[in-house]
Amino acid sequence: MKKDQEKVPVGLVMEVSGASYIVVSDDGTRYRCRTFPGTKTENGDSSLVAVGDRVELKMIETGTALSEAAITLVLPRHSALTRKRDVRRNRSKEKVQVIAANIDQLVVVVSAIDPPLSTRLIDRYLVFAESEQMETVIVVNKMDLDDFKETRELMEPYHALGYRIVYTSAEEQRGMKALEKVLKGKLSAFSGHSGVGKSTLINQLSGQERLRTGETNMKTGKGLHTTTNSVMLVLPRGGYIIDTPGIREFNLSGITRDNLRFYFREFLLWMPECSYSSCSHTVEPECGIMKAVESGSIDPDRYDSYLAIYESID
Ligand SMILES: Nc1nc2c(ncn2[C@@H]2O[C@H](COP(=O)(O)OP(=O)(O)O)[C@@H](O)[C@H]2O)c(=O)[nH]1
Ligand SMILES: [Mg+2]
Ligand SMILES: [Zn+2]
Repeated sequence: MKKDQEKVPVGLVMEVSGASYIVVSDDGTRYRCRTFPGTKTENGDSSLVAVGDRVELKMIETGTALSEAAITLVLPRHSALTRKRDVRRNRSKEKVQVIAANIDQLVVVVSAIDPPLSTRLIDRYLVFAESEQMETVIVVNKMDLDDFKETRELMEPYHALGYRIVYTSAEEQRGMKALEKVLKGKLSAFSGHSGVGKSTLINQLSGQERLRTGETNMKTGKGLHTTTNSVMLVLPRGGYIIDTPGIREFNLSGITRDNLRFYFREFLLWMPECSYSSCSHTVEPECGIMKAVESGSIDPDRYDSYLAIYESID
């Protein structure tokens, strides 16, 4: 007979800061946690604990202002957003560095203007998300600075492809209800170019000044907030969000010249028309994709993105 009939508390990792974790157990208790050499994981040799992980706990001290616990087991992840390997910071032995675990959807934030809307960047995100089989939402922010028509024209191909798109103005609090709706009940990772309004949107959504806004390092163009410390925010109307670094920090090693064509969803229909089964759709004669571009069935900008990404992969 099992001696210990007590239920093991399970919780969600809300914050990572160095080797210390904030975990909220399913009964709502907040714990400051650490791992120990006996901590087990069901996720191989990727980061032991990341924001979004579900973990089993063993109490160390309770009843104080912030209860303390040890993480005994990290449960299997259904998805992971992983970081490009940083050779300069290769202190740990982990093979894959996890930015966030158990992400349900990637929320790509762009702005209508300032910085200008870049469909090339959107395409890079969509390729990444398709390669990871991750759901996506495209948020077009700063709509208060735009007359809508031009932006809508730029976004039309994405509507046609069935991507979910939400138009917002964090400044004027427009489109926020629609955004809340797509975030509800899910764990969403926000990503996008710096300055598009991610922090402002997240602050609006969480109803708190949780993230500092507008702080961009002029030299590097990168935000000043540190990316090593990850925080998950709970939305009052349901759902969780994580602010992530831009796509430059993501691990894109799953995308190759060989499989890139599968991540442009409109290509799939035309690929059977190519005369070579391994057609790269770049130089080959009798290419179904190039014909579809010429006839207007595939958006030429999307095809240009394909070529640009193809060229950028070695
Ligand atoms: N006009 C306008 N400005 C915005 C909007 N959202 C954010 N901003 C401004 O854009 C700048 C960058 O915003 P921030 O949230 O820091 O962007 P982040 O780098 O993506 O986190 C700040 O000065 C914000 O006040 C918006 O919807 N409309
Ligand atoms: Mg920010
Ligand atoms: Zn082809």
